[in-house]
Amino acid sequence: MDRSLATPAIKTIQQHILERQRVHHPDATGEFSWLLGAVTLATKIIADQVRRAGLVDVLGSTGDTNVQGEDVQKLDIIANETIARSLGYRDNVGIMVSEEDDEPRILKELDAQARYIVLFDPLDGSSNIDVNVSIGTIFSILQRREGVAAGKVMDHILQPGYRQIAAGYVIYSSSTVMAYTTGDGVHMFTLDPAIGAYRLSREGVVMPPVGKTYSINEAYYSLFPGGVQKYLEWVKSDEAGGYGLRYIGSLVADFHRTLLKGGVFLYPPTTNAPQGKLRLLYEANPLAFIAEQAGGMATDGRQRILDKTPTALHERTPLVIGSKAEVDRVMSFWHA
Ligand code: AHM
Ligand code: MG
Repeated sequence: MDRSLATPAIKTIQQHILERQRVHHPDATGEFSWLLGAVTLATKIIADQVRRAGLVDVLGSTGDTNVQGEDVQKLDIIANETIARSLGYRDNVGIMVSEEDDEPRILKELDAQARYIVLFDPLDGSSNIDVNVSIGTIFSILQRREGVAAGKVMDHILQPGYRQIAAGYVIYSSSTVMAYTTGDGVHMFTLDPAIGAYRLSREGVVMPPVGKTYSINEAYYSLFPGGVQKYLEWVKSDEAGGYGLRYIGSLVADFHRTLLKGGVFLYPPTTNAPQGKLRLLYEANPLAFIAEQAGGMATDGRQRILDKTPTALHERTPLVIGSKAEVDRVMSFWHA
């Protein structure tokens, strides 16, 4: 009797990471999986808070504005502190950078063991929190650089995105899904609420090379560069042949759809915001790493996102990300 299994194995994210480490990095110490464990723990706690929003007092604004001048929501703070408390106690994390913190949190600058730098947007899409629309967490992991003098913390942090050793996001939606890459493909896990574990749902995700969906806040049309306006005229023309528009207003959610279904997401510069709105270090870089690992592409309109050398902690960047053919097409109009 054939006793081989017809269905895929049930695997948690921890098992998956350890398994891939054994194959691709047999000499790994396991400290990286220890670090990712802190991220998964924090996002499970955040998912629980998000699910109970409305029942417990976590909705609404704190009345403060963050370093970006944006309204701070209570859940933003809960998410930020949850990640900080979870990661901050892992002995291999030296520096943490958050969208919600003005300055980096330096935990162990001089401790050689604490070689990881974790950068994150604790709760992306916060204007959607109060209205039950999908929101997410984005994270990027760098390693401390060699030969940097003591006190030069920013030299460790301001590294181009191609130096990321891992990146990922979690989307809190109809289900909670985590996607991550360490540079050998993109893997997705769905949180099983019954057992409190992320279970493997898609291995080696490939972004469709084309996709007839464009995603942009078109209300800013008159503020966009002329080339982007021309693309937006083309995409609605008969010649384009039937594109659809989807814009959720949560980057993680718009990106997640683009990753799975193809298409393009754009947040171009505007005359009011010449660098766009999105942040390079903990929004654009991690998603660009994932997009490229899935066969997609990400640019700021001039250069590959992952090649940009950051000059400031909360630096913004224009972003065009998605299926290769669709990003190329936007560029052909932008620079015509
Ligand atoms: P946030 O980090 O304060 O939530 O802001 C980032 C969000 C992204 O999730 C989203 O893509 C963008 O802002 C939407 O901006 P806009 O309202 O200008 O379209
Ligand atoms: Mg954000």
